[in-house]
Amino acid sequence: GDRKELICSKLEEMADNYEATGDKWRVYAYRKAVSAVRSHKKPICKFEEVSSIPGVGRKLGDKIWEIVEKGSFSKLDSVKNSEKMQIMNLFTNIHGVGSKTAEAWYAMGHRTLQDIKDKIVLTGPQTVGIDLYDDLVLRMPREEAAEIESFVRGKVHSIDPNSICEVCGSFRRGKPTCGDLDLLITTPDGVSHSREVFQRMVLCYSSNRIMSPLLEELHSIGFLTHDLVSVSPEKTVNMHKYMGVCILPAGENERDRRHRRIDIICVPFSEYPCAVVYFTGSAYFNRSLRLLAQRRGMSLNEHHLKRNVVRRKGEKKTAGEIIPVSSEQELFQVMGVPFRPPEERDW
Ligand code: DCP
Ligand code: MG
Ligand code: MN
Repeated sequence: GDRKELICSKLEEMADNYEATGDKWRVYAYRKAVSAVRSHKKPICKFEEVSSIPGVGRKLGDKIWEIVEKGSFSKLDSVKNSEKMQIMNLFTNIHGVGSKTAEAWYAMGHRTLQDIKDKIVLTGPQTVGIDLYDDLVLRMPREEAAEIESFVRGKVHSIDPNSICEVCGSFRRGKPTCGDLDLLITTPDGVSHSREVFQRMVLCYSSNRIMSPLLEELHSIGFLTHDLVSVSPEKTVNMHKYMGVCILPAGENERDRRHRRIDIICVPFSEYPCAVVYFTGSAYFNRSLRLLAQRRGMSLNEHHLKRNVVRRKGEKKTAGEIIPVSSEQELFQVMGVPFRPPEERDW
Protein backbone atom coordinates (compact mmCIF):
# COMPACT_ATOMS: atom_id res chain seq x y z
CA GLY A 1 0.00 0.00 0.00
CA ASP A 2 0.91 3.70 0.07
CA ARG A 3 3.06 4.88 2.90
CA LYS A 4 3.00 8.61 2.25
CA GLU A 5 1.77 9.72 5.68
CA LEU A 6 4.23 7.48 7.47
CA ILE A 7 7.07 8.79 5.31
CA CYS A 8 6.08 12.40 5.98
CA SER A 9 5.72 11.99 9.72
CA LYS A 10 9.14 10.29 10.02
CA LEU A 11 10.88 12.90 7.85
CA GLU A 12 9.12 15.72 9.72
CA GLU A 13 10.27 14.28 13.04
CA MET A 14 13.81 14.07 11.75
CA ALA A 15 13.63 17.72 10.62
CA ASP A 16 12.51 18.69 14.14
CA ASN A 17 15.52 16.89 15.59
CA TYR A 18 17.88 18.69 13.25
CA GLU A 19 16.16 21.96 14.14
CA ALA A 20 16.92 21.33 17.80
CA THR A 21 20.61 20.90 16.99
CA GLY A 22 20.66 23.93 14.69
CA ASP A 23 21.42 22.02 11.47
CA LYS A 24 19.55 24.45 9.19
CA TRP A 25 20.50 22.81 5.89
CA ARG A 26 19.24 19.39 6.88
CA VAL A 27 16.05 20.93 8.28
CA TYR A 28 15.54 22.59 4.91
CA ALA A 29 16.25 19.41 2.91
CA TYR A 30 13.93 17.27 5.05
CA ARG A 31 11.06 19.80 5.08
CA LYS A 32 11.40 20.24 1.34
CA ALA A 33 11.25 16.47 0.87
CA VAL A 34 8.13 16.25 3.05
CA SER A 35 6.33 18.77 0.90
CA ALA A 36 7.54 17.04 -2.29
CA VAL A 37 6.21 13.69 -1.06
CA ARG A 38 2.91 15.29 0.05
CA SER A 39 2.30 16.87 -3.32
CA HIS A 40 3.34 13.75 -5.25
CA LYS A 41 0.10 12.58 -6.87
CA LYS A 42 0.87 8.89 -7.37
CA PRO A 43 1.25 6.29 -4.60
CA ILE A 44 4.80 5.37 -3.66
CA CYS A 45 5.32 1.62 -4.03
CA LYS A 46 8.49 1.26 -6.08
CA PHE A 47 11.99 2.64 -5.58
CA GLU A 48 11.82 4.30 -9.01
CA GLU A 49 8.83 6.30 -7.81
CA VAL A 50 10.84 7.68 -4.89
CA SER A 51 13.78 8.76 -6.97
CA SER A 52 11.52 10.37 -9.56
CA ILE A 53 10.04 12.85 -7.06
CA PRO A 54 11.54 16.29 -7.77
CA GLY A 55 13.21 17.73 -4.67
CA VAL A 56 14.23 14.33 -3.34
CA GLY A 57 17.91 13.57 -3.83
CA ARG A 58 19.54 10.15 -3.85
CA LYS A 59 20.47 10.09 -0.16
CA LEU A 60 17.00 11.07 1.02
CA GLY A 61 15.57 8.68 -1.56
CA ASP A 62 17.35 5.77 0.13
CA LYS A 63 15.96 6.83 3.50
CA ILE A 64 12.43 7.13 2.16
CA TRP A 65 12.75 3.69 0.60
CA GLU A 66 13.80 2.25 3.95
CA ILE A 67 10.58 3.66 5.46
CA VAL A 68 8.52 2.20 2.60
CA GLU A 69 10.12 -1.26 2.91
CA LYS A 70 10.48 -1.64 6.66
CA GLY A 71 7.97 0.83 8.05
CA SER A 72 10.77 2.23 10.18
CA PHE A 73 13.64 4.71 9.89
CA SER A 74 16.69 3.46 11.75
CA LYS A 75 18.56 6.76 11.75
CA LEU A 76 15.59 8.54 13.28
CA ASP A 77 15.24 5.85 15.94
CA SER A 78 18.85 6.09 17.00
CA VAL A 79 18.95 9.89 16.98
CA LYS A 80 15.61 10.15 18.77
CA ASN A 81 16.63 7.74 21.49
CA SER A 82 19.90 9.47 22.22
CA GLU A 83 19.79 11.23 25.56
CA LYS A 84 21.28 14.39 24.14
CA MET A 85 18.67 14.75 21.41
CA GLN A 86 15.82 14.29 23.88
CA ILE A 87 17.22 17.04 26.04
CA MET A 88 17.94 19.34 23.10
CA ASN A 89 14.30 18.90 22.05
CA LEU A 90 13.13 19.56 25.61
CA PHE A 91 15.17 22.78 25.86
CA THR A 92 14.51 24.17 22.39
CA ASN A 93 10.78 23.68 22.93
CA ILE A 94 10.99 26.44 25.56
CA HIS A 95 9.88 29.70 23.93
CA GLY A 96 12.91 31.93 23.41
CA VAL A 97 15.46 29.11 23.50
CA GLY A 98 17.37 28.28 20.32
CA SER A 99 19.83 25.50 19.57
CA LYS A 100 22.86 27.49 20.76
CA THR A 101 21.39 28.21 24.18
CA ALA A 102 20.19 24.62 24.52
CA GLU A 103 23.63 23.35 23.56
CA ALA A 104 25.28 25.61 26.15
CA TRP A 105 22.90 24.47 28.89
CA TYR A 106 23.53 20.84 27.96
CA ALA A 107 27.29 21.41 28.06
CA MET A 108 26.90 22.94 31.54
CA GLY A 109 25.39 19.63 32.65
CA HIS A 110 21.73 20.64 32.82
CA ARG A 111 19.29 17.88 31.92
CA THR A 112 15.79 18.82 33.09
CA LEU A 113 13.44 21.79 33.18
CA GLN A 114 13.93 21.82 36.95
CA ASP A 115 17.71 22.21 36.44
CA ILE A 116 17.01 25.22 34.25
CA LYS A 117 14.53 26.76 36.69
CA ASP A 118 16.98 26.33 39.57
CA LYS A 119 20.28 27.27 37.99
CA ILE A 120 19.77 29.60 35.03
CA VAL A 121 18.94 33.29 35.02
CA LEU A 122 16.27 33.33 32.33
CA THR A 123 15.10 36.15 30.07
CA GLY A 124 11.49 37.32 30.47
CA PRO A 125 10.19 35.36 27.47
CA GLN A 126 12.09 32.22 28.54
CA THR A 127 10.49 32.43 32.01
CA VAL A 128 7.04 32.53 30.38
CA GLY A 129 8.15 29.68 28.11
CA ILE A 130 9.01 27.47 31.09
CA ASP A 131 5.99 28.45 33.20
CA LEU A 132 3.61 27.60 30.35
CA TYR A 133 5.72 24.80 28.87
CA ASP A 134 2.98 22.16 28.69
CA ASP A 135 0.62 24.49 26.81
CA LEU A 136 3.05 26.29 24.51
CA VAL A 137 4.72 23.10 23.30
CA LEU A 138 1.43 22.22 21.58
CA ARG A 139 0.13 23.53 18.27
CA MET A 140 -3.52 24.55 18.37
CA PRO A 141 -6.23 23.11 16.15
CA ARG A 142 -7.25 25.41 13.30
CA GLU A 143 -10.76 25.70 14.78
CA GLU A 144 -9.40 27.23 17.97
CA ALA A 145 -7.21 29.64 16.00
CA ALA A 146 -10.39 30.74 14.19
CA GLU A 147 -12.11 31.36 17.54
CA ILE A 148 -9.21 33.47 18.77
CA GLU A 149 -9.18 35.38 15.51
CA SER A 150 -12.87 36.25 15.61
CA PHE A 151 -12.64 37.15 19.29
CA VAL A 152 -9.84 39.66 18.68
CA ARG A 153 -11.34 40.91 15.42
CA GLY A 154 -14.56 41.73 17.32
CA LYS A 155 -12.58 43.84 19.79
CA VAL A 156 -10.65 45.59 17.01
CA HIS A 157 -13.84 46.50 15.18
CA SER A 158 -15.56 47.73 18.31
CA ILE A 159 -12.63 50.14 18.72
CA ASP A 160 -12.54 51.18 15.05
CA PRO A 161 -15.06 49.69 12.59
CA ASN A 162 -12.99 50.96 9.65
CA SER A 163 -9.81 49.18 10.51
CA ILE A 164 -8.71 46.05 8.69
CA CYS A 165 -7.81 42.99 10.72
CA GLU A 166 -6.35 40.13 8.69
CA VAL A 167 -5.22 36.76 9.99
CA CYS A 168 -1.89 35.69 8.45
CA GLY A 169 0.76 33.02 9.21
CA SER A 170 0.08 29.30 8.97
CA PHE A 171 -3.65 29.90 9.48
CA ARG A 172 -3.92 31.89 6.28
CA ARG A 173 -1.89 29.21 4.50
CA GLY A 174 -4.68 26.80 5.40
CA LYS A 175 -2.75 24.62 7.84
CA PRO A 176 -4.75 22.19 10.02
CA THR A 177 -2.79 23.26 13.13
CA CYS A 178 -1.12 26.55 14.08
CA GLY A 179 1.85 27.28 16.33
CA ASP A 180 0.37 30.69 17.10
CA LEU A 181 -2.13 33.19 15.74
CA ASP A 182 -0.70 35.98 13.57
CA LEU A 183 -2.90 39.06 13.23
CA LEU A 184 -2.24 42.10 11.08
CA ILE A 185 -4.04 45.40 11.70
CA THR A 186 -4.13 48.50 9.54
CA THR A 187 -6.39 51.49 8.88
CA PRO A 188 -7.16 52.69 5.35
CA ASP A 189 -5.94 56.26 5.03
CA GLY A 190 -7.32 56.99 1.58
CA VAL A 191 -3.91 58.33 0.56
CA SER A 192 -1.84 55.23 0.13
CA HIS A 193 0.92 56.81 -1.98
CA SER A 194 1.53 59.60 0.43
CA ARG A 195 4.82 60.86 1.79
CA GLU A 196 6.64 58.98 4.47
CA VAL A 197 6.01 61.62 7.14
CA PHE A 198 2.31 61.30 6.56
CA GLN A 199 2.45 57.50 6.70
CA ARG A 200 4.17 57.69 10.06
CA MET A 201 1.41 59.93 11.34
CA VAL A 202 -1.14 57.39 10.15
CA LEU A 203 0.73 54.56 11.83
CA CYS A 204 1.06 56.48 15.07
CA TYR A 205 -2.66 57.14 14.86
CA SER A 206 -3.43 53.40 14.44
CA SER A 207 -0.93 52.55 17.11
CA ASN A 208 -2.32 55.04 19.66
CA ARG A 209 -5.98 54.79 18.75
CA ILE A 210 -6.25 51.07 17.97
CA MET A 211 -3.32 48.94 19.13
CA SER A 212 -2.82 50.52 22.55
CA PRO A 213 -6.49 50.46 23.58
CA LEU A 214 -6.84 46.97 22.08
CA LEU A 215 -3.95 45.56 24.09
CA GLU A 216 -5.18 47.33 27.20
CA GLU A 217 -8.66 45.87 26.86
CA LEU A 218 -7.40 42.37 26.03
CA HIS A 219 -5.23 42.48 29.15
CA SER A 220 -7.98 43.83 31.39
CA ILE A 221 -10.48 41.11 30.47
CA GLY A 222 -7.81 38.44 31.09
CA PHE A 223 -7.52 37.34 27.46
CA LEU A 224 -3.85 38.34 27.20
CA THR A 225 -2.12 36.63 30.09
CA HIS A 226 1.60 37.12 29.40
CA ASP A 227 3.64 39.55 27.29
CA LEU A 228 6.73 38.41 25.41
CA VAL A 229 7.70 41.40 23.28
CA SER A 230 5.97 44.70 22.72
CA VAL A 231 7.53 47.29 20.44
CA SER A 232 5.75 50.53 19.67
CA PRO A 233 6.57 52.58 16.54
CA GLU A 234 8.78 55.03 18.42
CA LYS A 235 11.35 52.29 18.84
CA THR A 236 10.98 50.37 15.63
CA VAL A 237 10.54 51.25 11.97
CA ASN A 238 6.95 51.83 11.02
CA MET A 239 5.44 48.90 12.85
CA HIS A 240 3.73 48.34 16.16
CA LYS A 241 4.52 44.78 17.13
CA TYR A 242 3.15 42.70 19.98
CA MET A 243 4.01 39.11 20.88
CA GLY A 244 2.30 37.45 23.80
CA VAL A 245 0.17 34.68 25.21
CA CYS A 246 -3.63 34.52 25.34
CA ILE A 247 -6.38 32.26 26.58
CA LEU A 248 -9.99 32.11 25.39
CA PRO A 249 -12.76 32.38 27.95
CA ALA A 250 -14.02 28.89 28.80
CA GLY A 251 -17.34 28.17 27.11
CA GLU A 252 -19.98 25.82 28.45
CA ASN A 253 -18.87 22.67 26.71
CA GLU A 254 -15.13 23.19 26.35
CA ARG A 255 -12.57 21.20 28.24
CA ASP A 256 -10.06 23.39 30.04
CA ARG A 257 -8.65 26.05 27.79
CA ARG A 258 -4.94 26.17 27.07
CA HIS A 259 -2.67 29.18 26.76
CA ARG A 260 -1.86 29.99 23.13
CA ARG A 261 0.74 32.21 21.46
CA ILE A 262 -0.50 35.30 19.65
CA ASP A 263 1.34 37.88 17.51
CA ILE A 264 -0.31 41.15 16.53
CA ILE A 265 1.29 43.72 14.26
CA CYS A 266 -0.03 47.09 13.14
CA VAL A 267 1.32 48.72 9.97
CA PRO A 268 0.63 51.86 7.90
CA PHE A 269 -1.87 51.25 5.11
CA SER A 270 0.69 51.96 2.37
CA GLU A 271 2.83 49.09 3.65
CA TYR A 272 -0.10 46.71 4.02
CA PRO A 273 0.51 44.54 0.90
CA CYS A 274 4.19 43.89 1.70
CA ALA A 275 3.31 43.30 5.34
CA VAL A 276 0.58 40.77 4.46
CA VAL A 277 2.92 38.82 2.20
CA TYR A 278 5.67 38.84 4.82
CA PHE A 279 3.37 37.87 7.71
CA THR A 280 1.66 35.13 5.68
CA GLY A 281 4.95 33.44 4.92
CA SER A 282 6.10 30.80 5.01
CA ALA A 283 9.55 31.95 6.11
CA TYR A 284 10.97 29.74 3.31
CA PHE A 285 8.62 31.32 0.77
CA ASN A 286 9.65 34.81 1.94
CA ARG A 287 13.30 33.95 1.41
CA SER A 288 12.63 32.73 -2.14
CA LEU A 289 10.61 35.84 -2.94
CA ARG A 290 13.34 38.16 -1.63
CA LEU A 291 15.99 36.34 -3.65
CA LEU A 292 13.82 36.61 -6.73
CA ALA A 293 13.42 40.36 -6.16
CA GLN A 294 17.20 40.71 -5.84
CA ARG A 295 17.81 38.93 -9.12
CA ARG A 296 15.56 41.51 -10.79
CA GLY A 297 17.35 44.51 -9.34
CA MET A 298 14.63 45.02 -6.76
CA SER A 299 14.45 44.51 -3.05
CA LEU A 300 11.58 43.27 -0.91
CA ASN A 301 11.04 43.36 2.82
CA GLU A 302 8.08 43.53 5.20
CA HIS A 303 7.68 47.26 4.45
CA HIS A 304 8.38 47.91 0.78
CA LEU A 305 9.17 46.69 -2.68
CA LYS A 306 11.92 48.84 -4.19
CA ARG A 307 13.39 49.17 -7.68
CA ASN A 308 16.82 50.23 -8.95
CA VAL A 309 18.62 48.68 -6.07
CA VAL A 310 22.18 48.16 -7.22
CA ARG A 311 24.21 45.53 -5.41
CA ARG A 312 27.87 44.74 -5.64
CA LYS A 313 29.06 41.58 -3.91
CA GLY A 314 25.72 41.37 -2.17
CA GLU A 315 26.14 44.84 -0.72
CA LYS A 316 23.61 47.55 -1.54
CA LYS A 317 25.15 50.41 -3.54
CA THR A 318 21.96 52.41 -4.08
CA ALA A 319 18.93 52.45 -1.83
CA GLY A 320 16.45 52.40 -4.73
CA GLU A 321 12.95 53.85 -4.90
CA ILE A 322 9.77 52.50 -3.39
CA ILE A 323 7.35 50.97 -5.91
CA PRO A 324 3.90 51.61 -4.46
CA VAL A 325 1.67 48.52 -4.58
CA SER A 326 -1.94 48.43 -3.49
CA SER A 327 -2.54 44.69 -3.14
CA GLU A 328 -0.86 41.32 -2.86
CA GLN A 329 -1.81 40.61 -6.48
CA GLU A 330 -0.16 43.81 -7.63
CA LEU A 331 2.98 43.01 -5.65
CA PHE A 332 3.35 39.66 -7.43
CA GLN A 333 2.54 41.27 -10.76
CA VAL A 334 5.12 44.05 -10.42
CA MET A 335 7.70 41.45 -9.46
CA GLY A 336 6.81 39.44 -12.55
CA VAL A 337 5.82 36.37 -10.54
CA PRO A 338 2.58 34.45 -11.16
CA PHE A 339 0.22 34.97 -8.20
CA ARG A 340 0.28 32.21 -5.62
CA PRO A 341 -2.62 31.76 -3.22
CA PRO A 342 -1.59 31.51 0.46
CA GLU A 343 -2.21 27.73 0.48
CA GLU A 344 0.63 27.35 -2.03
CA ARG A 345 3.22 29.39 -0.17
CA ASP A 346 5.04 26.77 1.83
CA TRP A 347 8.12 27.19 -0.43
N1 DCP B 1 8.55 35.12 9.29
C1 DCP B 1 9.69 35.19 8.49
N2 DCP B 1 10.92 34.88 9.01
C2 DCP B 1 11.04 34.52 10.29
C3 DCP B 1 9.91 34.44 11.11
C4 DCP B 1 8.67 34.75 10.57
O1 DCP B 1 9.58 35.52 7.31
N3 DCP B 1 12.25 34.21 10.78
C5 DCP B 1 7.23 35.41 8.70
C6 DCP B 1 6.78 34.23 7.89
C7 DCP B 1 5.90 33.48 8.83
C8 DCP B 1 5.22 34.63 9.55
O2 DCP B 1 6.25 35.60 9.70
O3 DCP B 1 4.96 32.68 8.14
C9 DCP B 1 4.64 34.24 10.87
O4 DCP B 1 5.64 33.65 11.69
P1 DCP B 1 5.34 32.39 12.59
O5 DCP B 1 6.56 32.12 13.38
O6 DCP B 1 4.08 32.61 13.35
O7 DCP B 1 5.22 31.17 11.54
P2 DCP B 1 3.96 30.45 10.87
O8 DCP B 1 2.69 31.13 11.21
O9 DCP B 1 4.27 30.32 9.43
O10 DCP B 1 3.98 28.97 11.48
P3 DCP B 1 3.43 28.52 12.93
O11 DCP B 1 2.19 27.73 12.71
O12 DCP B 1 4.51 27.69 13.50
O13 DCP B 1 3.16 29.77 13.71
MG1 MG C 1 2.21 31.62 13.16
MN1 MN D 1 3.82 34.18 14.86
